[in-house]
Amino acid sequence: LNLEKDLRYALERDELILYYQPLVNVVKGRIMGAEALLRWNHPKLGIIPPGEFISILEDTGLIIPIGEWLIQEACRQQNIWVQKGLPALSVSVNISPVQFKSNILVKAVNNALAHSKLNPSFLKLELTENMIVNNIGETLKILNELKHIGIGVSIDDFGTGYSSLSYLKKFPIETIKIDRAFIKEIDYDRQDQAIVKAIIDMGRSLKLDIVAEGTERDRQIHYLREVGCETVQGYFFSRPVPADEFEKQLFPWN
Ligand code: G
Ligand code: G
Ligand code: MN
Ligand code: NA
Repeated sequence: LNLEKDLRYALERDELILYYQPLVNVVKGRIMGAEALLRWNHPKLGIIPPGEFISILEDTGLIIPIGEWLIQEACRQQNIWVQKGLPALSVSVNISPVQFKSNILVKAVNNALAHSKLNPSFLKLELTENMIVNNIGETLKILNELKHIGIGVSIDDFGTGYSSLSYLKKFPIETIKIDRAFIKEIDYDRQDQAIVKAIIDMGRSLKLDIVAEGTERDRQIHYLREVGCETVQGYFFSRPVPADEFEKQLFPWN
């Protein structure tokens, strides 16, 4: 078994698929968007989660073509949902540090938007703190280009990187997604509550959208609402699921 060799053909053999997980605004009672999460449907092994192969994609450079495909595929799917008359959702795509550094990100985004004719404001890219705090000049250039195109940037796993907060002021960022490590025990752990409350207060003052990741229990959502976080993502509402299941589960009347 050679995953690396198999991965070289995965794209052309249509073995890569995107699962989607909803971002839910619990105050409005509305699904705001979907995060696209990569899966590999291996012919012998079945569905393989990205944790087992993203690093191979990065080490081999396959993340470049596959990363382009990811953005295109997410835009294509969003467009299908729009055509079907579902409520307009934004779609978020995770970007690898290798992809971010490669100088093709802006071109890939432009291509995908041109192909799908998607309104740019419905596409979001998820970046992590660590990948944007190196090489500030270059990062600022890329983020300004993305902003100019009209797409949103989210900081994924917020609070876990090795970085100062000064980048929140320097960079055009739309959303922070509070890492699920802080949310896991948020319904009873005083320290996590203090941290998350501070993140929310800061985010609101800076006019950032805030999403809490990894919400699995009603009580977590209750607390988050109380401290002003309206949008959540997690198993409580849905695991990441294939596009058709996402539709059926979330828009059962269609
Ligand atoms: O979906 P799951 O929980 O198994 O994802 C595990 C990790 O893989 C997460 O950190 C997630 O951000 C990452 N990941 C999932 N899909 C993609 C993708 O399309 N591109 C990149 N770069 N990372 C992804
Ligand atoms: O690193 P990133 O935040 O992109 O990781 C996203 C991954 O987190 C998804 O692939 C999903 O499998 C996982 N995830 C999403 N919701 C939950 C949750 O409620 N609990 C846990 N433990 N993991 C979750
Ligand atoms: Mn993510
Ligand atoms: Na995340």
